Amino acid sequence: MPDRALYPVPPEWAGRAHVDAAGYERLYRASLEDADAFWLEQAKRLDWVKAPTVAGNWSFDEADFGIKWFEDGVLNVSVNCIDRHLATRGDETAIIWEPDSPDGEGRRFTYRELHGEVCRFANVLKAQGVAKGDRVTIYLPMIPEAAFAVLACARIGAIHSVVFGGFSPEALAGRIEDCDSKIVVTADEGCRGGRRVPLKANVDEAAKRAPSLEKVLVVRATGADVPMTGGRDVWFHDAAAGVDTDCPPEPMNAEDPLFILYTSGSTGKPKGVLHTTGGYLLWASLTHHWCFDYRPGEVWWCAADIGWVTGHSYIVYGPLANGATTLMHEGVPNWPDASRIWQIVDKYEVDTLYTSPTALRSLMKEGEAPVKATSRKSLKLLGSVGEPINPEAWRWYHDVAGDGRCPIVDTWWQTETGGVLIAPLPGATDLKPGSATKPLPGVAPELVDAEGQVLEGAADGNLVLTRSWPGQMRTVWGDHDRFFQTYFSTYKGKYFTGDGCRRDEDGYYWITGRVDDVINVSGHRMGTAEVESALVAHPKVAEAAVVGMPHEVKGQGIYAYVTLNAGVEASDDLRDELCKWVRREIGPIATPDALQFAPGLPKTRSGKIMRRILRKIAEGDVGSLGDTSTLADPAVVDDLVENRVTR
Ligand code: 6R9
Repeated sequence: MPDRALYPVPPEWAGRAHVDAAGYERLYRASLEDADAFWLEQAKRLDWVKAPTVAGNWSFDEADFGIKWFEDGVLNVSVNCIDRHLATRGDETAIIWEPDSPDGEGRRFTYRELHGEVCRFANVLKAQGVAKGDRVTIYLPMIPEAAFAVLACARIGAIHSVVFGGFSPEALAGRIEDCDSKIVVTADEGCRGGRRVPLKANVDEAAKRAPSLEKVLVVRATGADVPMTGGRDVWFHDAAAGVDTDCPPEPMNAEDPLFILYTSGSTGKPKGVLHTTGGYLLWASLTHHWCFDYRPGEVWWCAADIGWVTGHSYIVYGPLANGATTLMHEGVPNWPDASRIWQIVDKYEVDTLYTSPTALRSLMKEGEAPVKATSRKSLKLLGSVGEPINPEAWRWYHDVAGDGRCPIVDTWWQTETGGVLIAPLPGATDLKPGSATKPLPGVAPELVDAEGQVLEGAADGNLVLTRSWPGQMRTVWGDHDRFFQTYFSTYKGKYFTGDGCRRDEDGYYWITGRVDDVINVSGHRMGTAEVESALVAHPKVAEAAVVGMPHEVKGQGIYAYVTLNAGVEASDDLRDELCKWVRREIGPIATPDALQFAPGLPKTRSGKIMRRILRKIAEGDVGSLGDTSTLADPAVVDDLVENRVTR
């Protein structure tokens, strides 16, 4: 039953926000009616070395496929995020860093200090041989150096590829090799929820499988004793000792690459999503301004990891382009206890918090007391991202965390989209719990059925976008054809998001989740194919099929069906061993939540695994398996149902 409750825009928001309801309608209409003029006007919020004279130049059709924005513009991203603020707010805080442990000492950097740190980092990269266009892999914990490193790359025109610190050496090696990166920036160790993450040791492991790697730049974070390989490994502090703290910014074309970020898809290995300079930065900055109504002097906290796109766009690029004070937290929201996130809010008087439904559900479990033990009176706005937010979590966020005072901005977007596409604007949009509400200016969503028929009015279908927007990804690194095939071939002339969606009678969008073989575990994307190939790489496994299952905290969990090689005995020990194996191959987020040994998998006569049936069994919905008569061996289904597991 859909939640029909409506939370109208609070009067104080309607009056003071950057955009009110009439303003939204005006912007939205203008963005579609005269897109070129609209975007050239919006582009003025950035500082250009040479202002663009053209806006979008794109086609989603195969014959003339391509996406460009502001293609004759020249700018530098780090100048937009730092230098241009120096005259007006050089002594204001750019980055606040809160360490994992509440007993640890935080750090703070003004815009002027940030300028010095980024220039120094840029000069160190240059001294290590990094030049414009080179790929720099960044495998760092959530420390200020992670922000310095990406901005330093932007300053000299190098392309960064940040790899989440939770990924395994194997996954890291694949990402280094795919973009032919010669340097990795890492740290001795990271800290997360009281545990140490052996980053440098992981890089050493990865290096064995990544022949392109020549240099490892190591930031001292915990001070752990780590072995250094002569000729390859360099301590950052040693390399930084002699360098200048000024570094001239490289003038970049708007369409020069800014970064690659690997993300899971429904097939094959992770794709290197490529974002470029001008359009991406404009989108990150503009969406941060519109959706979160940022005001100078406010403290902004995006509690994501810089290893995900949310961290790129809303810890670093969007907020800094807008001259914000951005808070970076090294740890997790619920360690040492469930009050931690709210204590940090109080400590820094955070105005806006942006987090995930998974984090909220894990906090909800602990009850209201850890929340109510804190003040939270600085909060004015709360944001959500990464997965559908269930109305129950939405209400808890609104009523308990926000004391009923703060609008909830549920933002739907993807690594591919660069920034938010569907979300309420706090001064303009009435809210419905669980709905990402309406498209931002320039965003043209459509719902289609499986055959591509456009669905009008209230409907349920697959979400596509019919127009490009400046923050859209430009290609899959090294595989432009895969870019076209993945996103533009299912529905001709349209970008297919991979998400299912319902539009209600008020034109509100309700994202229902992925309709492809991507599982959203705690807001992190996992391709079923990736987990399957990790499983079959184990010597005892013959075949594997992986599907999503409902999980009360993570949103979705991973359910794996495994067929063993002949003669291998199934056992609880082997189940544990296989779960650990996947964890080691990909990383902890890929660990199966349930693993069932199956004598066979349900296949069609042409050998295609019937995932629909496997999903139903994993969900426990065994009463409605549908037609199984087309299966090569219908009997396997009975065994699967009988031996369904819960872990
Ligand atoms: C930003 C980010 C993208 C996928 C996306 C969708 C899901 C993200 C959502 C949401 C419902 C929201 N998703 N935000 N679903 N409501 N507010 O998460 O990027 O890691 O690439 O994941 O996440 O399924 O397609 P990414």
